[in-house]
Amino acid sequence: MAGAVDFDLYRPAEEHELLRDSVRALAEAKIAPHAADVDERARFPQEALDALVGNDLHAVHVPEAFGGAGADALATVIVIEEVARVCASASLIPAVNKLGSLPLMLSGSPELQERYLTPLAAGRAMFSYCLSEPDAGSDAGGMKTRAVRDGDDYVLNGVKRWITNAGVSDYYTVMAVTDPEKRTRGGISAFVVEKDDAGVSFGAPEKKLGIKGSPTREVYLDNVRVPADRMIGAEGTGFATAMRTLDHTRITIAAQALGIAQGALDYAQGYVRERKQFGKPVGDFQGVQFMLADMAMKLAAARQLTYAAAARSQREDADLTFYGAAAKCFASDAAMEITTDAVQLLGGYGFTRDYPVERMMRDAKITQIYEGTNQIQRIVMARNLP
Ligand code: COS
Repeated sequence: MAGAVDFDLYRPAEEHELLRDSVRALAEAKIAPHAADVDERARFPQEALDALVGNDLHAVHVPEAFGGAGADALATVIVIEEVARVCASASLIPAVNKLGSLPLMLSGSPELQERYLTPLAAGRAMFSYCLSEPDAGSDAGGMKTRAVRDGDDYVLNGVKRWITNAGVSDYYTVMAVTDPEKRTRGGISAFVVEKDDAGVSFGAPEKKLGIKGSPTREVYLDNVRVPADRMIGAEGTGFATAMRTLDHTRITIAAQALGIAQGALDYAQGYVRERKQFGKPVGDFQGVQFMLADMAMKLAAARQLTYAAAARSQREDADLTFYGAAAKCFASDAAMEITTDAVQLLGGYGFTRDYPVERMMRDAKITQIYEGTNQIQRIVMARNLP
């Protein structure tokens, strides 16, 4: 009977645990010391980028054929988790590099992959993903950006909004309408746009509640002429590619949520051992112990679901759409609860910027919103029940 079950499925492989140990050590030494300053000054986490590139952790998902680390989906989750545990803004470097370039990996021609994945893997360029617009958020198919064929080129016009790492990234995967009649069913196409293409410009950085170190800006496309060979896949396949990408990358947002929550739980756990009230550490009170137990329980459940989803991403299972949405939704809701409880456990101190848990609580909020709100995740799950 026991032989029929692969119990190793429920235990991370040794190589994954070793990866976690090494990323954690790097994150604590090189990224954590700057996290508060990055948040306070809303500045790009350059030290984190340098450390990640220096250790080949900035875009671990890129296959070895293009000079990448060739990490599997679970290894990518672990890298993002460990960086997010100390600095959520920095974790958007590996996460968004995957989001921006996955359309190319899923649907791009070998030439296009070679051309753009190689500099990404080498750490010479970053990638962003341009789907949302001012009036097309949850209704991604309602986008207005147009791409019109003109000889050997396409000419792009429109505004993309909420673009993570805009202005820092060199490459942008841009979804645009090529056939207004067909829209989501064959009327949207994906293109690689370069930062230096004539007609590309960026809006002012958004002033945000959290992930302040990760620049979020509008991308303006004003008669941007791109050669037709920069189209990702065939004309009209862009919406399906964009949705398939999100099936995989919502798991990286779950990873980010896990990391933020773990950082908050670890901090709160240490705090309640030190903080004394009524003559003893507050961690000796059962009310506090119950809170920590609930936090750890939610985190463990979210981690199991996320790793199960990562395995499905790796295998390209048929039920990936459900699992990607479920992991993102569950882990982000758990992270919001866990970080809020961490602030509570620190009391008045938790409410100040002298301690990191309020930053973690602010950073957790976005994981319930981006790569599809958790309301959209429920729509996706309901349409794809396993
Ligand atoms: N994989 C591949 N193709 C998919 C897909 C998926 N997971 N989901 C949808 N498609 C394709 C299908 O081909 C579908 O056409 P058919 O029904 O003919 O097969 C087409 O896309 C249209 O799909 P659908 O009818 O489901 O589109 P809707 O306009 O109803 O939108 C939602 C679907 C709401 C799920 C989509 O707009 C969405 O995910 N919105 C949130 C966007 C988001 O996450 N934004 C964050 C931006 S990144 S920070």
